[in-house]
Amino acid sequence: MSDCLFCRIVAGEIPATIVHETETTMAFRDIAPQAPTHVVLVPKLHSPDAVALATAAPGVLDDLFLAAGEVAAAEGVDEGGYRLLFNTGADAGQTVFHAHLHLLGGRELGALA
Ligand code: D5M
Repeated sequence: MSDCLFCRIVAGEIPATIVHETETTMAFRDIAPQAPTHVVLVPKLHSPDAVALATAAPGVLDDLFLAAGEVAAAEGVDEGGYRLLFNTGADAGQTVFHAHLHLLGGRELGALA
């Protein structure tokens, strides 16, 4: 989708600090990090949110979680622990409507609201 920010990052049209890439996924540093490690993992296939992705291409969700594990290890947060989350819908704070998995780590993370 030409008007989707994350599709444009995947296409290389908008710069991002890419930390991991597979055939189906891309991971880049969040532009407004909420923790010392804050990486956004996206499917290359456009889908508006995680549940839509589960319907369209369920295997890609597996790919995102496997990629997250590799990123966590590469970032050195796998031993201390890290948070993986999908904001789904505006009330949850989703602002970019291309499914994406946040990986946050490197500090003690508080309880979820
Ligand atoms: O998360 C959307 C996230 O996307 C939010 O944490 C900021 C991040 N973001 C927005 N634009 C960019 C660019 N250009 N590069 C990297 N990261 C970006 P949400 O769950 O939708 O609130």
